[in-house]
Amino acid sequence: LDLLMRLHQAVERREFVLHYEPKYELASGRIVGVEALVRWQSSEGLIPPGRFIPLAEETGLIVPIGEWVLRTACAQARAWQRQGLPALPVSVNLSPRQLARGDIAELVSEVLAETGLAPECLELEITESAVMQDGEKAAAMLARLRELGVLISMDDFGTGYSSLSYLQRFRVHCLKIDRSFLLAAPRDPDSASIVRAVISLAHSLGLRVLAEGIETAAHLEFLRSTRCDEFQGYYLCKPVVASSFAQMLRSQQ
Ligand code: G
Ligand code: G
Ligand code: NA
Ligand code: MN
Repeated sequence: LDLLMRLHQAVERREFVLHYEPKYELASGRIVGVEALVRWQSSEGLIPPGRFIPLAEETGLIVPIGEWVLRTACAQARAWQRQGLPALPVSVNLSPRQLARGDIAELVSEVLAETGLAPECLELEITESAVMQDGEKAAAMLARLRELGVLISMDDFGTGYSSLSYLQRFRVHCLKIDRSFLLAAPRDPDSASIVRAVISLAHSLGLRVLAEGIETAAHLEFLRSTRCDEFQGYYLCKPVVASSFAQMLRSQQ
Protein backbone atom coordinates (compact mmCIF):
# COMPACT_ATOMS: atom_id res chain seq x y z
CA LEU A 1 0.00 0.00 0.00
CA ASP A 2 1.15 3.49 -0.58
CA LEU A 3 1.77 5.84 2.30
CA LEU A 4 -1.48 7.76 1.87
CA MET A 5 -3.67 4.65 1.97
CA ARG A 6 -1.80 3.40 5.01
CA LEU A 7 -2.24 6.76 6.69
CA HIS A 8 -5.99 6.71 6.03
CA GLN A 9 -6.15 3.29 7.67
CA ALA A 10 -4.03 4.51 10.55
CA VAL A 11 -6.51 7.31 11.19
CA GLU A 12 -9.44 4.87 11.20
CA ARG A 13 -7.62 2.48 13.49
CA ARG A 14 -6.13 5.21 15.67
CA GLU A 15 -2.63 3.84 15.20
CA PHE A 16 -0.97 6.78 16.91
CA VAL A 17 0.81 7.37 20.16
CA LEU A 18 2.03 10.50 21.91
CA HIS A 19 5.51 10.98 23.24
CA TYR A 20 6.24 13.75 25.71
CA GLU A 21 9.19 16.11 25.75
CA PRO A 22 9.85 18.00 29.00
CA LYS A 23 10.31 21.77 29.06
CA TYR A 24 12.76 23.02 31.69
CA GLU A 25 13.04 26.33 33.47
CA LEU A 26 16.56 27.63 32.82
CA ALA A 27 17.09 29.18 36.26
CA SER A 28 15.98 26.19 38.35
CA GLY A 29 16.42 23.27 35.98
CA ARG A 30 12.93 22.10 36.93
CA ILE A 31 10.37 20.68 34.53
CA VAL A 32 7.75 23.38 33.98
CA GLY A 33 5.83 22.02 31.01
CA VAL A 34 5.72 19.29 28.41
CA GLU A 35 5.18 19.06 24.66
CA ALA A 36 3.09 16.24 23.20
CA LEU A 37 4.48 14.86 19.93
CA VAL A 38 2.64 12.36 17.77
CA ARG A 39 4.14 9.15 16.38
CA TRP A 40 2.56 6.62 14.05
CA GLN A 41 2.61 3.08 15.35
CA SER A 42 2.62 1.30 12.02
CA SER A 43 3.08 -2.41 11.42
CA GLU A 44 6.61 -1.51 10.36
CA GLY A 45 7.42 0.24 13.60
CA LEU A 46 7.23 3.76 14.98
CA ILE A 47 7.13 6.41 12.25
CA PRO A 48 8.24 9.92 13.25
CA PRO A 49 5.98 12.89 12.43
CA GLY A 50 8.48 14.31 9.95
CA ARG A 51 7.57 11.38 7.69
CA PHE A 52 3.78 11.72 7.73
CA ILE A 53 2.74 15.15 9.06
CA PRO A 54 3.50 16.87 5.73
CA LEU A 55 1.32 14.33 3.88
CA ALA A 56 -1.39 14.60 6.52
CA GLU A 57 -1.18 18.37 6.18
CA GLU A 58 -1.52 18.22 2.37
CA THR A 59 -4.46 15.83 2.40
CA GLY A 60 -6.37 17.21 5.36
CA LEU A 61 -5.84 14.04 7.41
CA ILE A 62 -4.11 16.31 9.91
CA VAL A 63 -7.57 17.40 11.05
CA PRO A 64 -8.67 14.05 12.52
CA ILE A 65 -5.11 13.30 13.63
CA GLY A 66 -4.83 16.69 15.31
CA GLU A 67 -8.16 16.18 17.05
CA TRP A 68 -6.97 12.85 18.40
CA VAL A 69 -3.73 14.45 19.57
CA LEU A 70 -5.58 17.25 21.38
CA ARG A 71 -8.00 14.86 23.12
CA THR A 72 -5.31 12.41 24.09
CA ALA A 73 -2.89 15.05 25.40
CA CYS A 74 -5.59 16.77 27.47
CA ALA A 75 -6.83 13.46 28.88
CA GLN A 76 -3.26 12.47 29.74
CA ALA A 77 -2.55 15.80 31.44
CA ARG A 78 -5.69 15.39 33.54
CA ALA A 79 -4.73 11.80 34.38
CA TRP A 80 -1.31 12.95 35.64
CA GLN A 81 -3.04 15.52 37.86
CA ARG A 82 -5.33 12.84 39.27
CA GLN A 83 -2.21 10.83 40.12
CA GLY A 84 -1.15 13.77 42.28
CA LEU A 85 1.46 15.15 39.92
CA PRO A 86 1.82 18.92 39.60
CA ALA A 87 -0.50 20.64 37.11
CA LEU A 88 1.92 21.69 34.36
CA PRO A 89 0.76 22.94 30.98
CA VAL A 90 0.81 20.35 28.20
CA SER A 91 1.60 21.73 24.73
CA VAL A 92 -0.04 20.54 21.56
CA ASN A 93 1.09 21.49 18.05
CA LEU A 94 -1.65 22.99 15.92
CA SER A 95 -1.20 22.73 12.18
CA PRO A 96 -1.99 25.67 9.89
CA ARG A 97 -4.85 23.64 8.52
CA GLN A 98 -6.46 23.17 11.92
CA LEU A 99 -6.24 26.88 12.61
CA ALA A 100 -7.76 27.68 9.22
CA ARG A 101 -10.90 25.59 9.81
CA GLY A 102 -12.70 28.16 11.87
CA ASP A 103 -14.03 25.75 14.50
CA ILE A 104 -10.84 25.25 16.47
CA ALA A 105 -12.03 27.24 19.50
CA GLU A 106 -15.19 25.09 19.70
CA LEU A 107 -13.11 21.93 19.51
CA VAL A 108 -10.70 23.08 22.21
CA SER A 109 -13.54 24.17 24.44
CA GLU A 110 -15.30 20.82 23.95
CA VAL A 111 -12.15 18.83 24.71
CA LEU A 112 -11.43 20.85 27.87
CA ALA A 113 -14.98 20.26 29.09
CA GLU A 114 -14.82 16.58 28.24
CA THR A 115 -11.50 15.94 29.96
CA GLY A 116 -11.94 18.39 32.84
CA LEU A 117 -8.59 20.00 32.11
CA ALA A 118 -8.25 23.66 33.16
CA PRO A 119 -7.60 25.96 30.19
CA GLU A 120 -4.36 27.28 31.69
CA CYS A 121 -3.02 23.72 31.59
CA LEU A 122 -3.21 23.63 27.80
CA GLU A 123 -0.76 25.41 25.52
CA LEU A 124 -1.26 25.50 21.76
CA GLU A 125 1.84 25.79 19.58
CA ILE A 126 1.32 27.51 16.28
CA THR A 127 3.81 28.34 13.56
CA GLU A 128 4.40 31.51 11.64
CA SER A 129 3.17 29.84 8.47
CA ALA A 130 -0.18 29.22 10.16
CA VAL A 131 -0.76 32.91 10.70
CA MET A 132 0.73 33.91 7.34
CA GLN A 133 -1.83 32.15 5.17
CA ASP A 134 -4.91 34.08 6.19
CA GLY A 135 -3.89 36.72 8.66
CA GLU A 136 -7.35 38.11 9.38
CA LYS A 137 -8.84 34.76 10.11
CA ALA A 138 -5.85 33.55 12.10
CA ALA A 139 -6.00 36.66 14.28
CA ALA A 140 -9.69 36.06 14.94
CA MET A 141 -9.09 32.37 15.80
CA LEU A 142 -6.22 33.24 18.14
CA ALA A 143 -8.32 35.86 19.89
CA ARG A 144 -11.05 33.29 20.52
CA LEU A 145 -8.55 30.75 21.78
CA ARG A 146 -7.06 33.33 24.14
CA GLU A 147 -10.52 34.09 25.46
CA LEU A 148 -10.87 30.44 26.46
CA GLY A 149 -7.86 30.96 28.72
CA VAL A 150 -5.47 28.57 26.99
CA LEU A 151 -1.83 29.54 26.43
CA ILE A 152 -0.44 30.11 22.96
CA SER A 153 3.12 29.86 21.79
CA MET A 154 4.79 30.75 18.51
CA ASP A 155 6.80 27.69 17.46
CA ASP A 156 9.96 27.59 15.32
CA PHE A 157 10.31 31.33 15.73
CA GLY A 158 12.72 32.90 13.28
CA THR A 159 12.44 30.33 10.50
CA GLY A 160 9.31 31.56 8.74
CA TYR A 161 8.70 34.95 7.34
CA SER A 162 8.64 36.33 10.84
CA SER A 163 7.93 39.88 10.27
CA LEU A 164 8.22 41.38 13.70
CA SER A 165 4.89 43.11 13.24
CA TYR A 166 3.31 39.68 13.58
CA LEU A 167 4.28 39.66 17.22
CA GLN A 168 2.16 42.69 17.72
CA ARG A 169 -0.72 41.41 15.71
CA PHE A 170 -0.83 37.85 16.96
CA ARG A 171 -0.65 38.06 20.70
CA VAL A 172 1.01 34.95 22.10
CA HIS A 173 2.32 34.04 25.55
CA CYS A 174 5.59 32.43 24.59
CA LEU A 175 8.13 32.50 21.76
CA LYS A 176 9.97 29.30 20.96
CA ILE A 177 13.28 30.12 19.29
CA ASP A 178 13.93 27.61 16.54
CA ARG A 179 16.63 25.07 17.21
CA SER A 180 18.68 26.09 14.16
CA PHE A 181 19.74 29.26 16.02
CA LEU A 182 20.72 27.35 19.16
CA LEU A 183 22.64 24.74 17.21
CA ALA A 184 24.88 27.43 15.79
CA ALA A 185 24.99 29.86 18.71
CA PRO A 186 27.95 28.44 20.69
CA ARG A 187 30.34 28.92 17.75
CA ASP A 188 28.64 31.50 15.54
CA PRO A 189 28.52 35.04 16.96
CA ASP A 190 25.74 36.08 14.58
CA SER A 191 23.42 33.30 15.72
CA ALA A 192 24.28 34.12 19.32
CA SER A 193 23.35 37.74 18.68
CA ILE A 194 20.06 36.73 17.12
CA VAL A 195 19.19 34.57 20.11
CA ARG A 196 20.00 37.39 22.55
CA ALA A 197 18.05 39.91 20.50
CA VAL A 198 14.97 37.67 20.24
CA ILE A 199 15.05 37.07 24.00
CA SER A 200 15.21 40.76 24.77
CA LEU A 201 12.55 41.59 22.18
CA ALA A 202 10.21 38.97 23.62
CA HIS A 203 10.79 40.17 27.16
CA SER A 204 10.13 43.75 26.24
CA LEU A 205 6.78 42.61 24.82
CA GLY A 206 6.04 40.71 28.01
CA LEU A 207 6.44 37.24 26.50
CA ARG A 208 8.22 34.19 27.86
CA VAL A 209 10.98 32.72 25.70
CA LEU A 210 11.87 29.08 25.25
CA ALA A 211 14.97 27.87 23.42
CA GLU A 212 14.52 24.67 21.41
CA GLY A 213 17.15 22.14 20.46
CA ILE A 214 19.47 22.18 23.46
CA GLU A 215 21.48 19.12 22.44
CA THR A 216 24.83 19.54 24.17
CA ALA A 217 26.48 20.97 27.28
CA ALA A 218 27.84 23.78 25.09
CA HIS A 219 24.30 24.76 24.03
CA LEU A 220 23.18 24.89 27.64
CA GLU A 221 26.27 26.81 28.69
CA PHE A 222 25.60 29.37 25.99
CA LEU A 223 21.97 29.61 27.05
CA ARG A 224 23.02 30.29 30.63
CA SER A 225 24.76 33.42 29.39
CA THR A 226 21.36 34.72 28.22
CA ARG A 227 18.15 35.61 30.02
CA CYS A 228 16.11 32.89 28.34
CA ASP A 229 13.27 31.53 30.50
CA GLU A 230 12.91 27.92 29.41
CA PHE A 231 14.44 25.31 27.16
CA GLN A 232 13.87 21.86 25.76
CA GLY A 233 16.11 19.52 23.86
CA TYR A 234 17.77 16.15 23.64
CA TYR A 235 20.60 17.11 26.02
CA LEU A 236 18.41 16.69 29.10
CA CYS A 237 15.62 14.56 27.68
CA LYS A 238 14.29 13.23 24.42
CA PRO A 239 10.55 12.74 23.99
CA VAL A 240 9.45 9.80 26.19
CA VAL A 241 6.30 7.73 26.73
CA ALA A 242 3.70 9.03 29.19
CA SER A 243 4.67 6.70 32.03
CA SER A 244 8.33 7.72 31.83
CA PHE A 245 7.39 11.38 31.91
CA ALA A 246 5.23 10.79 35.00
CA GLN A 247 8.21 9.09 36.64
CA MET A 248 10.43 12.08 35.92
CA LEU A 249 7.87 14.50 37.36
CA ARG A 250 7.41 12.36 40.44
CA SER A 251 11.13 12.20 41.12
CA GLN A 252 11.52 15.97 41.03
CA GLN A 253 8.77 16.56 43.63
O1 G B 1 9.58 14.42 15.77
P1 G B 1 9.95 15.21 14.54
O2 G B 1 11.18 16.03 14.67
O3 G B 1 10.00 14.32 13.34
O4 G B 1 8.75 16.24 14.25
C1 G B 1 8.62 16.81 13.02
C2 G B 1 7.53 17.82 13.02
O5 G B 1 6.26 17.24 13.34
C3 G B 1 7.74 18.96 14.01
O6 G B 1 7.65 20.17 13.29
C4 G B 1 6.59 18.83 14.96
O7 G B 1 6.11 20.10 15.38
C5 G B 1 5.55 18.12 14.14
N1 G B 1 4.59 17.45 15.00
C6 G B 1 4.83 16.54 15.98
N2 G B 1 3.68 16.17 16.58
C7 G B 1 2.70 16.90 15.98
C8 G B 1 1.29 16.97 16.16
O8 G B 1 0.69 16.34 17.02
N3 G B 1 0.60 17.82 15.33
C9 G B 1 1.22 18.57 14.39
N4 G B 1 0.48 19.36 13.63
N5 G B 1 2.55 18.52 14.19
C10 G B 1 3.27 17.70 14.98
O1 G C 1 8.51 21.96 15.07
P1 G C 1 8.58 21.51 16.49
O2 G C 1 9.37 22.47 17.33
O3 G C 1 7.27 21.22 17.12
O4 G C 1 9.44 20.20 16.47
C1 G C 1 9.51 19.38 17.55
C2 G C 1 10.39 18.25 17.13
O5 G C 1 11.75 18.56 17.40
C3 G C 1 10.06 17.01 17.92
O6 G C 1 9.77 16.00 17.03
C4 G C 1 11.28 16.72 18.71
O7 G C 1 11.57 15.35 18.73
C5 G C 1 12.37 17.47 17.98
N1 G C 1 13.38 17.92 18.93
C6 G C 1 13.19 18.31 20.19
N2 G C 1 14.35 18.61 20.80
C7 G C 1 15.32 18.40 19.88
C8 G C 1 16.73 18.52 19.90
O8 G C 1 17.36 18.87 20.90
N3 G C 1 17.38 18.23 18.76
C9 G C 1 16.72 17.84 17.64
N4 G C 1 17.43 17.56 16.56
N5 G C 1 15.39 17.70 17.58
C10 G C 1 14.70 17.98 18.69
NA1 NA D 1 6.18 22.34 18.61
MN1 MN E 1 9.60 24.07 17.27
